[in-house]
Amino acid sequence: MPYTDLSKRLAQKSHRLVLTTHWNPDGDAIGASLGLAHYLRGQGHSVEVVLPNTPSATLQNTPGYAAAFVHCYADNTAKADAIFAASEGLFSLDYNTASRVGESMQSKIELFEGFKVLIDHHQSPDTGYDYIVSQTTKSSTAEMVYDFIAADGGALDVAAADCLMTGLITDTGSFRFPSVQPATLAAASALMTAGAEPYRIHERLFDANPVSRLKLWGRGLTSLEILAGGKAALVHLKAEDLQVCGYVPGDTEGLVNQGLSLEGVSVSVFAREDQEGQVKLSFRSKGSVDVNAFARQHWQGGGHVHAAGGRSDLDLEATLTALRSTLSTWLAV
Ligand SMILES: [Mn+2]
Repeated sequence: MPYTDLSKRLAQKSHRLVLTTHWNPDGDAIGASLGLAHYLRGQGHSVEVVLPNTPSATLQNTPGYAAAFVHCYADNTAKADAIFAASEGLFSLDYNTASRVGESMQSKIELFEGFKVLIDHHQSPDTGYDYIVSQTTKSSTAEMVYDFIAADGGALDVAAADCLMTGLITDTGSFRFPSVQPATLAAASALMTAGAEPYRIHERLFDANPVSRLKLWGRGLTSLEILAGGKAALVHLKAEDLQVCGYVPGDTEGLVNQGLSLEGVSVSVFAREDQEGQVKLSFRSKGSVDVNAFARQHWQGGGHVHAAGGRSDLDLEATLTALRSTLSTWLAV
């Protein structure tokens, strides 16, 4: 039982705890963090959540986001620093290495003096934790937090159940990715029994788009290129596209998945140029195609077998040229 020692430690007394997650927190990062916060608060602990930066407007509607115990490091660094200094235990949720929280917050994780807990489903977790649960076959960190709560045995309230269901839905593509196991659906069933309403959560997440999102998807899809004899799809957006369409954070989330809907395509890539000219890359794949390895080898990134990220030091045009060539070479055979 991976969580037994942690449960024993937490049960000793009421602790002051700080929960953290990765830069640009996605639905799983927010769902797992807030879900665990609701639970641990219910267990009598004093819990603060410190996010490196603000999530999408949609995720700001997750239950508890507006509460006084949720902080954004970028917005109120002094307050967050005081929380780190005062906390007895730190949780790293949905990230494998301290650099994933961003440069400004990274040392707070590395130099934290109390006990440290990592719960995550990405490969190659950092060492230096007192409690590590790293399960790369899990659908989501939210599922792992559910496992912890189920093993810990305390009450799962509606807010916690809603948050964890949010993480499950977002990290599994609404329960359609290969990472979905019987245990994932058993967790979803238990969360629903505890009061989470999947259809409401789905509406909150996916039927609340700003106009800028649809416009950017239109531009992105118009850029579609089919490469490697039909096995790869590549879409891109320029900084100018983001500006003209009125980009807000979260607008391009999920765009990369569209390429995988094409018959015969097993790798989809999305390249996005930001206002400073930096190029960020997202990779998705199906079957035996490992985009984690591809991102690590060529694009200063990594992630999972079927979902990874990276970046390029080249400008957008040169990045696209390099992508066309590396994708074709990689997928030849
Ligand atoms: Mn995740």
